[in-house]
Amino acid sequence: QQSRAQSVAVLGAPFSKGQKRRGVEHGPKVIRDAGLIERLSNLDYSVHDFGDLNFHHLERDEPYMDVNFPRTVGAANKRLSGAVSSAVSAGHTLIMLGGDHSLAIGSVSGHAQQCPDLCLIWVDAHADINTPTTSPSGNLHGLPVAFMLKELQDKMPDIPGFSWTKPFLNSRDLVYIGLRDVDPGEYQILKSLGIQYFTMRDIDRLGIQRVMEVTLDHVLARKQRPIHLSFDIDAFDPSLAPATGTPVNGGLTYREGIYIAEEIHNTGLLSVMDLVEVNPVLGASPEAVEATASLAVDVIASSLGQTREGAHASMDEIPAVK
Ligand code: Z70
Ligand code: MN
Ligand code: MN
Ligand code: MN
Repeated sequence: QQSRAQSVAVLGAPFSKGQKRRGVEHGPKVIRDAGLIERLSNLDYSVHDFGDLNFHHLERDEPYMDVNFPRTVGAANKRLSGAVSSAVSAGHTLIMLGGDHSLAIGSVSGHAQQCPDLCLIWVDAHADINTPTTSPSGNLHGLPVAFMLKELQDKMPDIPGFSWTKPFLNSRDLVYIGLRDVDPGEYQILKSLGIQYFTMRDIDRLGIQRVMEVTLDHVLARKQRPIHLSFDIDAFDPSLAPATGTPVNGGLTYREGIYIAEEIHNTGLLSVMDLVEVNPVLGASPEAVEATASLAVDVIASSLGQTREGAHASMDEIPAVK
């Protein structure tokens, strides 16, 4: 049994300007309301809820190369990056609650400031690796990985709002799981950089056990290093996670998603986790929203050591008859 001297910090990032649908800024609230803090406390962590960040509204923020709200998204991510960096340097395992997935720019870069050798596991229906030139939508939540990769440096223009960040990640330190909606330019990038990825078809072929074996071997075989898990709730099938901006049919089952989380916990190397794109405004009913938020809590709890075998921390032997 692992020791749980660790502490977990929870940080909300109520931000939605990385895409066009409103409501995803309420993600942190519904995930907390689904009982996140209590569940983590039950896992025997000391839990520090850092509350929600405050993001400033910018009056003027014209598109740049068809990319929407660049300065607003840049400023929010700069702020998030600083908060993640301090939480990690204070020794916490950090859970970042989004908000849309553009927030990974700040989250992963802040993490990398403290842990330059981190690896990134991106669980998502989408690859989020567009550049301003390949983006079909102009939404920054479709671009975050392109800001991080050193190999894409010469394909990324200087976007206003992002002068504070520089590419820090090698493409060999990234693995995708769950892809099923990849744009043509993104496919070209994945192939030409030789990025390791597992589509839903790959999960069908190999099974989730083998996918996790290859994933963890790919990022950890050369050396043990901190893991950043960036989990977009739309990786799950829309029947399980309906309250999200871009649902795509044929997603992860509940058991596949939980297995991914359990395997990442079992490495003992999870350092920062993002849980993004829960949008309560897009649920068809209160039940649909609650199901999505409760699934988010389950994935976070499993990533932090909740097991299907039972709670191993609480009891050392079978209680004697009184
Ligand atoms: C598309 C784009 C995206 C999340 C949608 C979609 C990107 N590739 N990401 N939902 N989480 O607009 O770039
Ligand atoms: Mn995403
Ligand atoms: Mn997605
Ligand atoms: Mn454990």
